[in-house]
Order: sequence, then C-alpha cells, then structure tokens
Amino acid sequence: MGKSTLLNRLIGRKLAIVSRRPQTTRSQLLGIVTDGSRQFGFVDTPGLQSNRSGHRSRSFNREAVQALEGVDAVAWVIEADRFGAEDEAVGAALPAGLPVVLVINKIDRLADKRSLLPFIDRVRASREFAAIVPVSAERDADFSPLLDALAEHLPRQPLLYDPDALTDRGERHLATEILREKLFRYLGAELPYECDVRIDQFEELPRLRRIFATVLVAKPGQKAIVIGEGGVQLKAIASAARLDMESLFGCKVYLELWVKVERNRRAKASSGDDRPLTGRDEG
Ligand SMILES: Nc1nc2c(ncn2[C@@H]2O[C@H](COP(=O)(O)OP(=O)(O)OP(=O)(O)O)[C@@H](O)[C@H]2O)c(=O)[nH]1
Ligand SMILES: [Mg+2]
Repeated sequence: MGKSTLLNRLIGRKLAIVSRRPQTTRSQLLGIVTDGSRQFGFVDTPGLQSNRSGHRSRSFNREAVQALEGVDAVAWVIEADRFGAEDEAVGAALPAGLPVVLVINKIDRLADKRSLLPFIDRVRASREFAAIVPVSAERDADFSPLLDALAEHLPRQPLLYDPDALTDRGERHLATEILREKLFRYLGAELPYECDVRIDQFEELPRLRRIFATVLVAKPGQKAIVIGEGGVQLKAIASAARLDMESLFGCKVYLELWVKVERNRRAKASSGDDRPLTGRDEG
C-alpha cells in the first residue's frame, strides 16, 4: 500500500524497507520529521491483514493494533481505486475517537484522474475522517497537505526529539532491515519470509562501519538458493545492501555476509549498543 514508502519520503531518507510483497515490514519503526516548530513521530507498522491467515498475520495484526496505543492521530494509507471489504474492516478496527486522516496513495497509478472524486465519496461513506489526502508516495515532492492535516491533531508541547533525530532505531537494526529488503528483492516467493538476518559484529569506526552478518535459513536447500550459483546471488544481495547502508549511514561500509542453516532457531537478534540514527554529519 505504500506505508513504508510514504514514511521514507516524509523523512527524506530510506529508513524503512519497501518491497512489492505484502507483509514486508515486520518490526515497528519510528520516523521523526521536524519541520520548524512542528515535530511528527510516524510509526511505521506492519499492515493490518485480513486476507492471509496463520500465525504470521495474527502477530502482525497484534503489532499494528498495539502501535495505535498512545498515538494522537492515524494516517491510514489505502490505495487509490481499491477499497474492498478488507479495507473496510481495517477502518472499523481503528479506535473510535482517534482522528483518522485517510491517505489515498498511488494516485499516479490512476488511469483516469476523474475516478478519484467518486472514489473519495465511496470511502467517505464508510466512516468518519479528520481529513482525506490523496498522494503519490513515490512521485510527490511536497507532503505539506498531509502534515498540515495531521498537525491539527497534535498536542502543543515542547519538541520530544532532537531536531536532528530521524528514528528511534540505530544503525545495527537498520542494517538488519536493509539486508531483509534485499532478500525480498533477490529471492523469490516465500523464501524471504523464512529467512532471518543476524548481525554478528558491528564495528563503528570513524567514517567506516565493519559489519559481519548472517542470513539464517531453515534448510540446506534454502542456503543453496541464497548463495546462488558460484555465489552470485549472495554477492548481489550483499553489494546492494552495502550501497544502501553507505547512503543511509553517510559513510563507507565493509560488509561480510554469510549464510547458515539453523534449525529450530528463535528469531531474535540482540540489538546491543544501538544508538538512534540522526541526520547529523559525522565529524
Ligand atoms: N506507483 C506507485 N507505487 C507505490 C507508491 N507508493 C508505494 N508504491 C509501491 O508499492 C509497493 C509497496 O510499498 P511499501 O511501502 O513496501 O508498502 P507497505 O504498506 O509498507 O507494505 P507492508 O510493509 O508490506 O505492509 C512497493 O513496490 C512500492 O514501490 C506510489 O505512490 N505509487
Ligand atoms: Mg511497510
């Protein structure tokens, strides 16, 4: 739907991972936008799912609903010209009394722009909205209509975060996420959902990060797929991840990536000493 894409565009950095597959976002990420005297904390969540069953969906939904606790407003992202029973169910699940700004995304995809108004009318009939803002998360350059609509529902108080702050997550976590994104990009079908990424070592040197990471898979056959013939696949994954890390961290990255079969693994990498990333330049 474009929640993570939108968050990245609002922050101006690629913090959150994006893929064509559903349920890419697995863990919550706070993106911080400071715009003069206004500050917005955007919580990127896994999408609410009602179309997929099973444990993964249930735990995703729990996280998405929990993320709503303590927020001042919701920016609910749907896709232009797509509003089915599932979307309606999500709308109904949003707590009453919480201002909901409806973000209609991907308007660049509309074949006929005239369909937007009847679409808005249809969605508007489903529940109350504080505002309705059509966007193209990918193409728009200015998101001030969205920020203005949300700002109306934020409390007036001193800034909560340093104006340079970008997120509550540190480089170590972001490195893990970037690697996960590349698994989605380079591996087909279900495999990325069955992999985990572990950061084994993360050295922060002046203007350099030395990162040793492992892709954990459940079966030897999966390991072979991740590595690819002659190691080409793994090399492509590592190299794409390294470039993204360099641009996000603003320094050189040395990345060593391994693949390991680990049966009965419990997915939980320790975050160690992971200071939140800021937009400040390193000296
Ligand atoms: N054409 C077009 N594509 C978009 C736009 N915004 C996002 N996308 C694409 O939609 C797909 C999903 O985007 P994500 O940002 O990962 O969506 P998400 O809502 O975070 O998805 P999950 O984390 O899986 O719930 C990606 O392929 C994006 O490139 C947009 O404004 N226009
Ligand atoms: Mg996402």
